[in-house]
Amino acid sequence: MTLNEQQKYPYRAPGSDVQSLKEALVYKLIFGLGCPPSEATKTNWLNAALLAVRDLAAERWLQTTLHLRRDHLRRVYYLSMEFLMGRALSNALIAEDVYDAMREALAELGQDINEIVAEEGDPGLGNGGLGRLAACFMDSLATLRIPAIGYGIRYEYGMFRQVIENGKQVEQPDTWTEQDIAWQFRRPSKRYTIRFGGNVHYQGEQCIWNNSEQITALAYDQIIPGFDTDVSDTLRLWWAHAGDVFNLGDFNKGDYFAAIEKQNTSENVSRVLYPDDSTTVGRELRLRQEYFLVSASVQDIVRRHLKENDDLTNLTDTIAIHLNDTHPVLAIPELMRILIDEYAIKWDDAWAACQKIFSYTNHTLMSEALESWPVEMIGRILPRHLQLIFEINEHFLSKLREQGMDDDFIRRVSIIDEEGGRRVRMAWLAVIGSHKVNGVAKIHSDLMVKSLFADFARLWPERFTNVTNGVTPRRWIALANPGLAQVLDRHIGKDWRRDLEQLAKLNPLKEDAAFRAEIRAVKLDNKRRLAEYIKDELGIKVNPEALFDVQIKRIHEYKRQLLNVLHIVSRYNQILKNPHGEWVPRVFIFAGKAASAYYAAKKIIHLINDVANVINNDGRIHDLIKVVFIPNYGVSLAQIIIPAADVSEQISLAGTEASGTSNMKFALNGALTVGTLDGANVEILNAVGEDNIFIFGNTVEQVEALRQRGYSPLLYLENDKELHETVMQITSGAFSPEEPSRYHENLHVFSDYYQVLADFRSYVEAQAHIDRRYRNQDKWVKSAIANIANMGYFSSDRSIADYARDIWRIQPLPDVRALTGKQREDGKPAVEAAKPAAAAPQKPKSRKH
Ligand code: 26V
Repeated sequence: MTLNEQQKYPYRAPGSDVQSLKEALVYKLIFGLGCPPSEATKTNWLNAALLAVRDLAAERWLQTTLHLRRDHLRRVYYLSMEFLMGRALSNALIAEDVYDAMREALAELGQDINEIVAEEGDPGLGNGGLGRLAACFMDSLATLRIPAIGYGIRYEYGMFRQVIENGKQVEQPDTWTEQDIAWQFRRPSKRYTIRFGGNVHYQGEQCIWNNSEQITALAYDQIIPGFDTDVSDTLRLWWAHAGDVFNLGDFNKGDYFAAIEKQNTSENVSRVLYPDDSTTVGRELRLRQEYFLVSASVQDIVRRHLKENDDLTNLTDTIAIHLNDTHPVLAIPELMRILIDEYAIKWDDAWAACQKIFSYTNHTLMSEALESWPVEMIGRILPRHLQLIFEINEHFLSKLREQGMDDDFIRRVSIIDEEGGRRVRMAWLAVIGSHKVNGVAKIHSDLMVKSLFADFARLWPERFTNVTNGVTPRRWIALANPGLAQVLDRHIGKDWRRDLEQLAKLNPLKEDAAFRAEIRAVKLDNKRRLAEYIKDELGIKVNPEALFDVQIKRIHEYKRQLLNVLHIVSRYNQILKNPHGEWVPRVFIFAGKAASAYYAAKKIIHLINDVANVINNDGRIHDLIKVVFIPNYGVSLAQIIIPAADVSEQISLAGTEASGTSNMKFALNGALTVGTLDGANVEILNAVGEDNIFIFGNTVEQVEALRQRGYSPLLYLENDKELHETVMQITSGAFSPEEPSRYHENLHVFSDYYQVLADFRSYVEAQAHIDRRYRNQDKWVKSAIANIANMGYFSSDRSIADYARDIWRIQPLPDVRALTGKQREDGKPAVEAAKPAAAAPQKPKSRKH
């Protein structure tokens, strides 16, 4: 808190030593939760610990806000439909540097910190990579002292809980809010009205939107404590509340039930996360959710600006809004609406401001995942926004016509797709309304400008850029792999936590046998931890000395879990034929959820479990293969599995995985990748060197050439006996004797859109190479160390520094501790200073001022 504040409102700062934490825990139990310590449950202790550590973080959080308010500094706003934050307590304890003190405090009160930490549920407010990336980015923003607010939705039901029954995925509701985790602050005063439907008309120049439906967005705030810094950022999640609807219409007419029903329908907006990461959902509720997020956030951003500034003239100096994929792209017409309809700003000025404010990340090139909404639907739900989108399009297209562009080009770049029954192409709107558009790995960004956005890249080449994804070392090493963290601390010091390039210092240690033994011991320990989890959860015994081969991610045809299964089955066949061969014992580990309506993906889960069932129970192979499918994949499970992996499966068809981020987490934890030249694998190959990674399969160009020629999967079956045998076994029911036709049509061998069969042989060869390397443990561990040592680039701190400098033009906050003489341990600046914000554009005038 500032000195002024402290003098005006005296308070005692919370202490972070063991004794203070102990007192805080008991105090929180009694006075915060109304619970006698002798009767406290694990959840009570968890909440007491959360409240205690939240106090530590809150002071710095408020200080950051006051600082920003005083100095009118620029902020970045990260809009995302998904945030996969993982557990809060352990992360906050690490950020506040009180993990050990809290362990002791809890122990003195008779509690085991591991049990308390594990008690916390994992809020599953996302589908996969995109949501977890947003969470890593929030951690890095705060750690790099960049003033930021993440905006998302507080879904009542997050990603479903996956259970496996008779080998099949069954979805159960995720009721995470019931645990009532004491980490978020409810902000009843931060509420905005969100409007839907109705019609628009003009009064003179002024456009009036008479809407038919209203709903209130309420804020829940979560502190994002930066690691070892005095800055904290905020994650603000919106919750739909019908509140005001109650006072209207039906209720006044005395129709109580109709009013309640309406309340339920309105509140549906934040009820459930859409569990699909691949297909466009033409569902109205999803569109409403997107607008709900966007409207509440943009209103909040403008309100905050006006609280700290006299008018809107300097809006482009104080805000940068980032669109995490196209899901929040309605923020562009929403800001236009507010500037034009509420503040009477002229079109050209409003549009110039928008283009300076917005930037957009594309996370997928797969056409089926690109959002487009029927014109009719947007017109019905958001009539004013549809008008604005048409007008944006008209301004854009008329300029192109003036430049002499032909009709075909105009048709291709128009925001409105006239062919598919008139739809609004959200990615087009994002590109046209942003000053920067980035892909998430080099190969993806290159493909983006060559394919999806080729026309736009011709118009504005400077608009397109790449920022390769990254992951936070705080969660993915310090928290997930404490054993490795200790080894690193001993050999290269502690600074890798916020300067991951420090890992390069490990390179010479590859040659040190004692160091290799330490790394091996850590891995074995992590494998034992995972083996225990597997035993507890599935009752399957696996050997920690075996090679752990891991594929964990959403189940999707393009990620090709099927290729992995084909290899397992063919290996099984080879072992049966040659039981005395030099086989490396392997445990194949899978985890991941399939979208509930994605039939083929659910079939793949069933197949993995069927294959596991047959192989695990076949005594003839003497445990040379074990297959396990661990249910309910999420952030916390990833934290247990990744540190235990020897091999990381990154086997998507080249050109389909935009980046991948688990590939980074695995390599950082010393697993060797078997992968295609896809996404960030390409950059990982460059970083770790070709001797330390197993690359296989067709390249993007070869995949494309095969498609052009007319891909024929049958050819591969005819020419590869082993493959033929494997495929026939599966399709004829060898793994599903109780229902032999189960996989008849499922393998898609007649279309094989993702070219599994084309890459099979080269994959099997890569796997044989892995066996040979694993038998030479010294060489294997050297490769593992080479992976850890050369992954420094893949820190999300580097990604965020790139965004801050090249896209958002935002500076880190000055280090107050440094200013007050309280130097950081290493005396270094937090990040290289970003370039100052460019001069403000022509400034829009506010009607209010
Ligand atoms: C699309 C949809 C469509 C409507 C229903 C809900 C929904 C949810 C998500 C998506 C987009 C998925 C895009 C995505 O997650 N891409 C992943 O982004 C990661 C972070 O950049 C990247 O590492 C992965 O390669 C990429 O697949």
